[in-house]
Amino acid sequence: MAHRWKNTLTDNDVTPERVFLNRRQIIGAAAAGLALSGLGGRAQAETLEPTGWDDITSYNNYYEFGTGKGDPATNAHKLTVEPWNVRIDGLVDRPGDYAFEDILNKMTIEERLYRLRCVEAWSMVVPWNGFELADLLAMVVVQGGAKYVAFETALRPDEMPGVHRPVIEWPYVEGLRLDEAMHPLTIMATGIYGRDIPNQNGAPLRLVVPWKYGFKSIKSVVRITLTDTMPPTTWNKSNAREYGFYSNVNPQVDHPRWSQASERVVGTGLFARRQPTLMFNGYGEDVAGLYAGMDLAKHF
Ligand SMILES: Nc1nc2c(c(=O)[nH]1)N[C@H]1C(S)=C(S)[C@@H](COP(=O)(O)O)O[C@H]1N2
Ligand SMILES: [Mo]
Repeated sequence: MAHRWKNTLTDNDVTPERVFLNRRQIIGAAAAGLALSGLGGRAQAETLEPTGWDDITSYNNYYEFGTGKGDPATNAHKLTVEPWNVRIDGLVDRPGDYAFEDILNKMTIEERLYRLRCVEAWSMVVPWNGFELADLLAMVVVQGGAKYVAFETALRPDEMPGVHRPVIEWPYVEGLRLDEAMHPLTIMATGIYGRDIPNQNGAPLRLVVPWKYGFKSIKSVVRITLTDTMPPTTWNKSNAREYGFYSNVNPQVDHPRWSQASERVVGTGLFARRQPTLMFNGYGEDVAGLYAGMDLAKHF
């Protein structure tokens, strides 16, 4: 079996699950005497309540299944996620085509719960399950000359109705600097709320980089390449003036067409609540050091 997360829950179980997750976080933090510090703790402390399952899985961007927010939920069931292989190549000692189940089972990577904020013009708090990208990179042994990690999504015209239109250049690609990729907050997600990640959210595994805008979090990854040159990224290729390589959440740098100072909180109803957008999405204490000395208005 490729998948680990239990699929025995129904949608009705999600609310109790939310209560459980909150309790566990609060109790865990108190027991450790950490006052909600630790991995992602500072950002979580302000927004403990995770977004509901229905919102997380019905309001998506996954252009391979259409450009409407509801299109992925309607169309993504067509994606075959089993079997699934990930090619890992470039500057690594152990390149190869790795079966998803081998990555999960044989490589001694421990899957965990990561409650992380995700931001675009809107924001959600998603209880992801998965593992740190750094664990996967350790498994393939990154070579000294590697400086960047490139990612690629599956391209399946038979299963993806959206790729017949050239709205972006296919396949969808993304990239991180190696130190960003190695950061413990950078995860490969395989589940949400303890269930296998739904196709519309990027099954069977997708990147999550919680201090960057959502579009950096590439879905349904089939290839990871270690390289010494900055890799192309889909949104930068499609509009370099509006989307840079870094794409950190930065309320001080406006998108050319709109302010990025606040975000709409998904799941707060018709008259949705807005909240100020935090630098690095609230993870500044964890990640600001990665960008010390850089002009973030230039490297946006
Ligand atoms: N392959 C692929 N990955 C993708 C996208 C996409 O269209 N194709 N959209 C991105 C964008 S624009 C966002 S905002 C997030 C949305 O993730 P979510 O649907 O899980 O909230 O996925 C990102 N990853
Ligand atoms: Mo997006």
